[in-house]
Amino acid sequence: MDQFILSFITKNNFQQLSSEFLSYYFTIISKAGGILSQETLSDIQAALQKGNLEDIVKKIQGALVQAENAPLDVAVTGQSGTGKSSFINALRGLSHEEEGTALVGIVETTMEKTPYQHPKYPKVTFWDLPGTGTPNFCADTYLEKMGFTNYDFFIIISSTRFTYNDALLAQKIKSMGKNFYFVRTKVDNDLYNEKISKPTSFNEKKVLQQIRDNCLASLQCIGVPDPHIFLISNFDLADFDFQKLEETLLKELPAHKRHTFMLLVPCLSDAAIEMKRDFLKEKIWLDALKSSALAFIPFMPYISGFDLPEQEKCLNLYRSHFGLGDEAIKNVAQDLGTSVQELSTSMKSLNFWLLVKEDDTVGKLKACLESFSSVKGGLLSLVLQFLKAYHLRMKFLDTVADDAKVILHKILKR
Ligand SMILES: Nc1nc2c(ncn2[C@@H]2O[C@H](COP(=O)(O)OP(=O)(O)O)[C@@H](O)[C@H]2O)c(=O)[nH]1
Ligand SMILES: [Mg+2]
Repeated sequence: MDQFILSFITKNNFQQLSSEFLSYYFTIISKAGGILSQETLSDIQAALQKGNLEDIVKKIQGALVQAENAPLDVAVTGQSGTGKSSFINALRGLSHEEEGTALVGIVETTMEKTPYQHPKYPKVTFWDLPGTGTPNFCADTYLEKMGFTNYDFFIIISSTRFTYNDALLAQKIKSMGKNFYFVRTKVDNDLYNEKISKPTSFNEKKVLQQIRDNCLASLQCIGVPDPHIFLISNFDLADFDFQKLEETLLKELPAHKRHTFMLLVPCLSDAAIEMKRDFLKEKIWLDALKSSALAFIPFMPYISGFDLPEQEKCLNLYRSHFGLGDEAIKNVAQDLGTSVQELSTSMKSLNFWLLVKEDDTVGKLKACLESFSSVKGGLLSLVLQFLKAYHLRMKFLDTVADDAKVILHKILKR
């Protein structure tokens, strides 16, 4: 059981909890950052110091609601043919042939922006913006016309070298207080071509470094001193800089938007799976801290206790977040040339009842809590209820994340 929560329930020593809160929080969150802003953290710490339980509940609840409802609007710009549509589809988890994809290989004829909603997370929209390559391009009017204030950040794509207009646009985006990232696509092509043309001296690392240096040099000489450049292949997001791009975006987003972005991150590596696990753990922990505070407010109110259908919903939600929903598993089984039944023998998250049944934590928790005289009677049963829910959610999350790794490795092995 989590030490901080246990200490909250059994000791109620708010001075001490307040002094330990920040350092504890930073041990449980993802290395890409947490979902609480600096301001919320200070507020919770101050509320702990005063022992103001209502305030603790209010601040955590507010932050959780904000994180869950934060919209994310990503602007993607670049010349026609550079791989914008492919990039957007990849981030939406869609193959080029699926319904609702951004059409690939179509030459743009309009100067309009086109929105593409994420199929699983409707609060996320990718905006395909027209390229900057027209002769009368003007960074000021372009951004005005595209409604720059609506976007959380900009991705500027090129499949060769970045242009003067790309640099102009980047400067303008920066002056408007937004972040931009340069993405160089089709590096798989570059590698292939180099390998064919120089079969004996070919060195992948060197080729990638050359591409990076070229992009850097071209941007630096047109006035972007220290650009973030990410080399990717839209056909293979597990390789090259895609993961670095995700981590950078997560770190640089405002805290309350990180949760939304984390949901989109595809489970293409162990590191991505761990990152997701850490973010979702933080949420479970914050919920438990909120419930701990609620339990001690006299005549309080409502704590979401232990409710089996709710727990099952939660397990299914985690499966969906990690790409292990029923439909997704069917597709994986098909890709691997096996059956769902066969695949499920190597997974533990598909059997809700077994996960619930195998658990004797509540007995242990009860014995532990009974040894503290401060927790008894109605309070004890209340606390036990939410601790049971907390424990089970952590277990679901760990089981699903472990299964996601098992499946990922099966796919990689193939
Ligand atoms: N090899 C390779 N081809 C790509 C990549 N990204 C896109 N393409 C191809 O490049 C062409 C143009 O892609 P598209 O996404 O339509 O570019 P857009 O015009 O910028 O939207 C298509 O044939 C894609 O299949 C990539 O990373 N690597
Ligand atoms: Mg396109």
